[in-house]
Amino acid sequence: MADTLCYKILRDHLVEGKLEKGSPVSIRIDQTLTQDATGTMAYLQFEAIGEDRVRNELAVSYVDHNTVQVGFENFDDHEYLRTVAAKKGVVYSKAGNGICHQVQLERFALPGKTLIGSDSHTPTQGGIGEIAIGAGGLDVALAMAGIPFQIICPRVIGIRLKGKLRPGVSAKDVILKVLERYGVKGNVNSAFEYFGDGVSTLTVAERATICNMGAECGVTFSIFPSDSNTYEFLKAHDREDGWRELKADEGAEYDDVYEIDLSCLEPLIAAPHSPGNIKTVRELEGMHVNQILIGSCTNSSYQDLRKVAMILDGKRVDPAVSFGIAPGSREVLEMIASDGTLEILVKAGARILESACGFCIGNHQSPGTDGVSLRTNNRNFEGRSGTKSAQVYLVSPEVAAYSALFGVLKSPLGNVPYSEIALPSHYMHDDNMLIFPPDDPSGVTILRGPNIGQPPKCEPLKDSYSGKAAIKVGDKITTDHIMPAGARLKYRSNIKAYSEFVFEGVDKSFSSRAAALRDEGKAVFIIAGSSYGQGSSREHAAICPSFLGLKAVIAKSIERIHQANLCNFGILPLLFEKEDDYTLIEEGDDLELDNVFSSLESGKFKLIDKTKGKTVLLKLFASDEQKKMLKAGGRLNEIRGKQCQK
Ligand code: MIC
Ligand code: SF4
Repeated sequence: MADTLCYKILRDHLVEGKLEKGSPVSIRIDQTLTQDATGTMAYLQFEAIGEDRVRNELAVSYVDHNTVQVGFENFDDHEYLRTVAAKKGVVYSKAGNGICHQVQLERFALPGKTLIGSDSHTPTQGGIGEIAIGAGGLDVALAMAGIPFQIICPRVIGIRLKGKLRPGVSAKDVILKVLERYGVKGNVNSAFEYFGDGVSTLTVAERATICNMGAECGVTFSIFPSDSNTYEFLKAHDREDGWRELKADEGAEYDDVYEIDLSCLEPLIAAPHSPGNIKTVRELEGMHVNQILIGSCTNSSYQDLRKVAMILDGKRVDPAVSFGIAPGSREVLEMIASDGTLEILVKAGARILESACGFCIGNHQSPGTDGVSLRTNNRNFEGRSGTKSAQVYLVSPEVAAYSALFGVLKSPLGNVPYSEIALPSHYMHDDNMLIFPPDDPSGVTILRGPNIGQPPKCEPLKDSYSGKAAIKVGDKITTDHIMPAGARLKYRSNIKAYSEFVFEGVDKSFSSRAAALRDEGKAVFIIAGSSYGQGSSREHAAICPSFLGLKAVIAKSIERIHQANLCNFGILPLLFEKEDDYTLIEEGDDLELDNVFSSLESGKFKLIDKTKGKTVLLKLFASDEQKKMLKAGGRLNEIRGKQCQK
C-alpha cells in the first residue's frame, strides 16, 4: 500500500493500535522538549512518577518564555529546572540561548524522529521531516519515562505546493493562505503533509515557519519531506549524519488535497483578534502602525533577519514607530553579529531584544492604548500582547520591515532589493549555553525556592455532582482566555497563586466565585461554545480550574491538546448531543450530573438543569484510555494506583 509520509513515520514508531484514520494508536517518542512556563510542572510530575532518569533518546529543557526576571519567581524556576535537568538526565538550555523551537531545529531535530513538547508550536520541527506534536506537560513527563504517547490516527490533508515565491512574498504567506482555507477550528485529529515541486524551492527555515503555524489550525502536526535542502541544512550545522531521505510513497492518497501556487501568492495579514482572520496586505495598505516587532518561533531565523536587513540597509525606520527585533537563538545572534547584519539593523533604528519569546507571550513590549502593532509571531488573541485595546496584526518579516520604513502598512511585493537570499554553507554554533547532564548525578541537589509548589492533587471521580454553571463563554475561547500568561507567567509553578487569575480577562470575579462554590462542596461547571481551549498547550488551563473545583467542561467542541489536558487532570470533557442546547443553559443555573460511573462507560450523560427544569443530553469526548484516568481523578492518580498494585 502506498503510504503518506505521516503514516510511514507513524508505522516506524507504532507500539499499539491500528494505523487507521480515526483510531487511537500509541507511538514511541524519541525526543521530548519542555519550556520553562510548562516545564516546572512537567518535571514536578516526572518526579512524582518516581523515575530516576529519563528513558527516551533525548530530553531538552529550555528556558525561553519567562526570562524577564521581575521578582524572585522566574529565577527560582530556572534554578529548579537547571538542577532537576542535571539530576534526571535532561539537556538544559539556559535563558538567552534562544527560543525552544528555533534551537531544537538548529541543534537536535532529525528527519524521521518523533518528538513531543510541552508547547503547542512543537510541530515546527515538521520542517525537517520529524513528527513533532504539542502536548501537556504531564504527557511529556510520561514520554520522558519511556511511556508511549497516544494520538488519534490523523486524517492527512495533502498540501501540494507548486511554483516559487516571488521576492517580497514569504513562507509566512504560505501558512496564512493555509489558515485562510482551513481556519482555526474544525481540524482536530488531522495532519498537514506538504508535497509537490514547490517544496524544493523552500529552505528548512521556511518549512519550519509553515509547520509552526499549523498549530493555529489545530492540526496534530505538519510535515515536509526530507530532501537535499534538509541535508544541506543539517550539514551546515555539522549534523548531516542524522540525515535520511523521506517522502511519501508514489501514489499515496490524501484525505483532502489543497494546491497552492507559490508564484501566485501575495503578502497576507492576519487581522485582530485571530490568526484565522486573513486579508491581503493590499486591502489594508496605508493603515497607520505604532509598533513593529520581528521575532518569535515563527520568524526569527537567520534567513528572516537577512531579508529584514536587506530591506532596511542604509535606511531609517519611521521615527514614530517602536521597532524591535528578537533573533530566535544565540546562533542567529552570533551569525548576524559577525556578518554586519546586526549593524544594519541597529543603524536602521531597531531595538535588539533578547533571544526569547518575550513580546510574543506578552512578557514585555505591550502596545499603547488602542495601539496598532504589526508582528511576525503566530497569535494575535485579544489581550495577549498585554494591552486589551491593542490591535495586533500578524505578518511576514518582509512586510514588517518594509512597513517600518513608512510607519504605515505597505506591501513589499516588487519593492525588495534582492531576488534570492544567499544562505551560509556553515552556521556558527556555540553550545556554551547548553548544559549536558552529568553521567553520575549523585552529587546534584535539586534547588526548590519558595515559588516551586507541588504537582496538582485531583480527587477520584464521584457518581454524582451538584453545582452551578459558574461561567458561560462563547466560541473560540483560547487557553490565553482561560489562563493568562504575560505578567501572570511567574505563577506557573504555584497552582494556588496562579488560580486566582483563571478567566481574568473574561470575568474577573470567576476565580473567587468558583472557589466559593468549591468551599461549599459544590461542583463547578463551565459552559462553552465551539473550539474551546484552542491555542496553547498549557495544562494550567486544566489544572487551575480543577483547583477551583471544576468537574466538567460542557462545550460544542473542544480542541485536541486541551481535551487531553482535561482528561489528564480528571475533568470530564462533555459535548452537547444537540448543539442548540447550548442556548438553554445560562450562567448561574443549578446543574446536576448523576450516574456518572455508568455514563462514563456508555459515553452518554444526562445533565439536569434544575433552574430551567430541563434535561440536556451530552456525550463524553474521551478514548477508552482516557476513561480510566477520568475515573481515577487524573493520570497521575491512575499511574500511582497501578504502582501501588505492583
Ligand atoms: C504560546 O505560544 O501560547 C505558549 C506560551 O508558547 C504556549 C505554552 C505556554 O502557555 O506555556 C503554547 O503554545 O503551548
Ligand atoms: Fe514562544 Fe511565542 Fe513561540 Fe509560544 S508562540 S513558543 S510564546 S515564541
